[in-house]
Amino acid sequence: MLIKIPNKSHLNDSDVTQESVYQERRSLLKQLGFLGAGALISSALANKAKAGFFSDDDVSFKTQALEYQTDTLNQALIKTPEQKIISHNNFYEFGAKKDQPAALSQGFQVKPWQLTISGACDNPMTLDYDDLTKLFPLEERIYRLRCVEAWSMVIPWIGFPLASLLKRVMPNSKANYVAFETLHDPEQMPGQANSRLGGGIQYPYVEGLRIDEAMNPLTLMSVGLYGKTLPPQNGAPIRLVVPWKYGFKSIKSIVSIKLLEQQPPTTWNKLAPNEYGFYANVNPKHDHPRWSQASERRITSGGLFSRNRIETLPFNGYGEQVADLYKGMNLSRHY
Ligand SMILES: Nc1nc2c(c(=O)[nH]1)N[C@H]1C(S)=C(S)[C@@H](COP(=O)(O)O)O[C@H]1N2
Ligand SMILES: [Mo]
Repeated sequence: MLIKIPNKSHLNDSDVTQESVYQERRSLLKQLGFLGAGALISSALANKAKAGFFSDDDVSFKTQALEYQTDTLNQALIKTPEQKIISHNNFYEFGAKKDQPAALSQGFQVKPWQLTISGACDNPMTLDYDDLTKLFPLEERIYRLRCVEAWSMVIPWIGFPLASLLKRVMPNSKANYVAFETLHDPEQMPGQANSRLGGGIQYPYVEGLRIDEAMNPLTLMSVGLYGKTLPPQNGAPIRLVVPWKYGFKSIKSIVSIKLLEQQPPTTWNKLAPNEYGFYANVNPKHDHPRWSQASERRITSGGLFSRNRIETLPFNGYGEQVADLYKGMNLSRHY
């Protein structure tokens, strides 16, 4: 079923407009019978011509919005304005301040790009730039993104499940973990050339997941947001999105994915193991030494009446889909 995404020009920085677009879309979905008991809502299909993006060819992509009944607040799925999503970023390769990635990444070249998937698998492969948007059907997924610094956003990502990619490379019986690596290119990424600018991180930025976390249907490889290819500051041309974990797990501008037998090292855990664990599941009961995790500041349009201090939910509200992955584990120890 094809539904047109609301015209982009309707989306601006006003709370009221955001809310009304949201309501409009909900009633459209309702009319078409998509809203109801089901948690999975197949919502919209756009193609390049209509959306005016993914400029390379005629590929149409399926978009699919996921809405979860676990949302406890009406505002939970009111999207953060695009302008905020692309101007308030953590991407230390382009500077450790929130406004630096947008300012310092605009010349970033993503073509050519190569993403290599290797390690414990029978069919290793290398994807080129064009493969990233063409090899797998693209979906839209509206997810909350929760940073460990206690701010959050609601972002309409475009991408495909990591599971689809992993199935293609055929992981073998030794594939217990998946390791991810960001591009290392100090000429293009000033934070890698200047350690002060780059926040003292050891580059390349690396992340990891257990294989069952990587195969979970919520785990997304994102190539776009708000119907357009990713801007550099959000992790062009391809990044990970793991919505039930703190944002630092959602590694950007990925060039390598490796299947491994052992748990791989991860950037923030190496830097401060007492602050950042490997699992990093959103957990309101486990405080970070500097930030209480009990509540968060939802970044909205910032309107006068927007209530933006909200309670943090276990697994960022995705417990129904992922809590089983951690059965029997002590989550205060494995934070
Ligand atoms: N390579 C790389 N990936 C990264 C980061 C980074 O500094 N470098 N920051 C992480 C953090 S802390 C967060 S909160 C999210 C922010 O994603 P956004 O800027 O798209 O909101 O990206 C994550 N991915
Ligand atoms: Mo973050």
